[in-house]
Amino acid sequence: MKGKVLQLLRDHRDDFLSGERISEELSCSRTMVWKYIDSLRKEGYEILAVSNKGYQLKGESDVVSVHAIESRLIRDSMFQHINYEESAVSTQISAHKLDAEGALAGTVVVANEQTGGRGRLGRSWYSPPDTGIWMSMILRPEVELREAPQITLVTAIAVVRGIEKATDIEVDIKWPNDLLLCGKKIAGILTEMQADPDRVNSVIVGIGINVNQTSFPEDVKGVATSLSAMTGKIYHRAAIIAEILNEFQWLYDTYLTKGFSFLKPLWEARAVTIGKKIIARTPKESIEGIAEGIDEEGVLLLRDNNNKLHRIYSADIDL
Ligand code: BT5
Repeated sequence: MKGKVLQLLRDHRDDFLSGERISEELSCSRTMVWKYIDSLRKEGYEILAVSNKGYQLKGESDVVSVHAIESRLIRDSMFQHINYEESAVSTQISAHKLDAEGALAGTVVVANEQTGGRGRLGRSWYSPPDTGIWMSMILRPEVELREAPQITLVTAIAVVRGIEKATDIEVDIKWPNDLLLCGKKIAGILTEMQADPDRVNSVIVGIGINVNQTSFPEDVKGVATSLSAMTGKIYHRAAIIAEILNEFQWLYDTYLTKGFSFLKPLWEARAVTIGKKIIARTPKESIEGIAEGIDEEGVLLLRDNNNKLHRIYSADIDL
């Protein structure tokens, strides 16, 4: 309900909205409207109240909460269950737990901080409080096991587009799971699966984005950046999250109905890896060559210095 009050205020940003009108629209008492307004104010929303006119939303600070996100989602959003945690060990762990308990597809976990955020292959992900986006989505796609990594690529397109819609900042994709701003890592995606030998039961997609950080610890300082570090502005994490979820919905729908090849041009338009000399490091070997592109399935095609073409399913890429 609080989310709906917020949505109404946001829709009428340029004028005042009377308490009576809000109570009519939401079928609740004037006292309840006042309570919601009061509670929104306590969260940091600047809401002006003028007698005989009503309420007006003047400013929003960077508040992340369930209703700050829900109030920005499209009407028929597939993300009906947003869970917010002030501090999580890892939203992936929380999401796996919810998944095991039978959570619906489209359940999302968002945390303000992660104390044990994780990257791929047991690496850690620096996730300080109040500044970044740390979230995981539970999906149950009907795809084959070998196709599931494509969901990382679909997510990368959604994150790039969502960030651009919310902030006007264009970020690049580095195959398979990195997003870069001016060559430095601004976001990472971690796709984990629960699967039987022949079928995928669920896919948990973790997204970490550096938004308002101004400094980083020694070990990631050289490779990481944030939106704020680049522009000096403070961004609304909830607005970015909602734009990403809204973008993800149609991209995911297109992916499930038409296949990854349909989205490939969108991915390629933002990929920095393609046509470049790269080194692909897999647990087995390092291959140096030119990244020719990705195939219809999202597999990286790498031509080595002896003109041999390699199909790379997963690797760390050095540009
Ligand atoms: C990733 O792994 O890039 C996937 C990161 C996914 C994080 C999200 S946050 C929400 C969800 N819950 C989780 O616990 N995880 C997901 P990888 O490609 O392995 O990159 C990891 C490497 O990135 C580390 O070894 C560091 O070098 C670097 N790194 C760590 N924290 C970073 C940060 N905040 N920003 C940029 N780089 C970072």
